[in-house]
Amino acid sequence: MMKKLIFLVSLIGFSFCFSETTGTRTLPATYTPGGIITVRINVSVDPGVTGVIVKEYLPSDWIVSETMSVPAPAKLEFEGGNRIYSWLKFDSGGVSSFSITYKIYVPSSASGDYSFYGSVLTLGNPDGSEISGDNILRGNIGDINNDGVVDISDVILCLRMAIGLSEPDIAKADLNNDGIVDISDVILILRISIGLL
Ligand SMILES: [Ca+2]
Ligand SMILES: [Ca+2]
Repeated sequence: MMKKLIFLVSLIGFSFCFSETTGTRTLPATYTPGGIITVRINVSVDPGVTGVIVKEYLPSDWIVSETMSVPAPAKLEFEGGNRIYSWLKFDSGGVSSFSITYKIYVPSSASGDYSFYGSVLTLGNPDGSEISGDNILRGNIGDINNDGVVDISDVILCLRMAIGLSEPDIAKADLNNDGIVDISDVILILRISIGLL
């Protein structure tokens, strides 16, 4: 009886020690508008968990093009205008830790930074725990004409804005975030274009 009790107590202790199934996301450092990015989510599964759902909220208008190394095809849902991809992994003998890799088309109109949000749900944790790791995908800083590279064309565009020949594009050309496009921003883009930044 006592032995059984000790066993039970240690079992409870064990499950408290590893009481959460969690996910960690890896994003690339930057994206190129019109390009494709690869996102990876590593899911660490608690021993004994038989079902795991991974939910991922993508920036609006971003569409998954392909999923690899996943437990099952992604299911697409909509929630309050958000596009959500979810994956379910089930194993009555206990799910082992796994990872999901998916690719997304980046709209050619994309600019600035984008947030990612997702959660990992289990039977014991129906509210889910938020996926940690990377959650911000940064734009290609200084790429004013959206062609995927920062080069002299971007420097010239920024210079034209700084001297009043073109309408300033604060979102793309105000690199130092001071609310105006001036010569400091031109110098920053110049430094990026020649690999100094
Ligand atoms: Ca460019
Ligand atoms: Ca500025």
